[in-house]
Amino acid sequence: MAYETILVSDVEGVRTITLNRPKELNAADHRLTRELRKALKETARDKTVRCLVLAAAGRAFCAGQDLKEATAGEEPFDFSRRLREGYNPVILQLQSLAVPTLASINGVAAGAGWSLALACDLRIASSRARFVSAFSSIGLIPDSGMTWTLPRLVGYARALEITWSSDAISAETALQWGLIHRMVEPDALCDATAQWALRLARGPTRGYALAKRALIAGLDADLETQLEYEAVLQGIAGQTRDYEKGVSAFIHKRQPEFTGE
Ligand code: T3D
Repeated sequence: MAYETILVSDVEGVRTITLNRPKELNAADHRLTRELRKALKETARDKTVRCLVLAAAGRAFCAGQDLKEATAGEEPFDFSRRLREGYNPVILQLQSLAVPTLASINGVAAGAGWSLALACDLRIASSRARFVSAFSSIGLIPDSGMTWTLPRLVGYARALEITWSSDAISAETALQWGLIHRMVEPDALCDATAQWALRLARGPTRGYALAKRALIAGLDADLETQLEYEAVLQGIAGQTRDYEKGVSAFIHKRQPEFTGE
């Protein structure tokens, strides 16, 4: 399927979706969120995909909502509708994908562009990347899931400060604060992303998905409920082919070859 604002490619079970409006710093217009929805739907259905990378072309990751589009029409921009029909489905699709998702952040991530990166499971960034909440600079509140992800990653106090100040956060600081998992030199980003994604794609991806479900549930559950949920999910994990392969590889002292089944 041909897209105008994103690129989609597959290598050894790793699907890469690249935001591709570099002149606009990959700002998200209606077409981009529509195409992302479609590409993510196809990704969810494709059993050959074992890891998704969200990357971006040019010097930026994503500058958030395309503000030129938002201010171009005669009618007032319908923010709630844009979120409900554009961004929110994309964020939910990213969060619920059954394979690991990795944001590869090449440059600035602002507003809903940062929210997109935060909706991925893991984040690797170039040392040149920076993170700008941006919403408060134009009188908006964080959206596209940022009020959910940010306090979970950095705590309420820091999330509030980030949100109100809109100051750019460097990649170094983002690493220290746990907003990204890894930072590499700009020239190393492509290779480091590919290596990490490949490693994830070769992992027990069914088990990864179950583990993620358990961790997310654990954020809001009491211990007793969580223990029971772990028992339920472990019951499922213990019946996967990957468990069989993992145990057999351990006993025979060789590397397991997981298939995500
Ligand atoms: O319903 C809803 O709520 C809608 C959803 C809203 C969610 C949001 O994302 S709201 C937040 C929207 N984003 C922003 O406010 C960020 C605006 N951009 C910036 O603050 C800065 O551009 C950056 C910090 C991202 C990067 O700064 P810098 O100095 O590296 O680049 P620049 O010179 O500002 O921008 C370069 C070009 O990209 C420039 O175009 P030009 O002059 O070369 O033709 C600039 O206008 C364009 N650009 C940057 N961001 C956007 C954009 N064009 C459209 N929309 C943008 N968001």
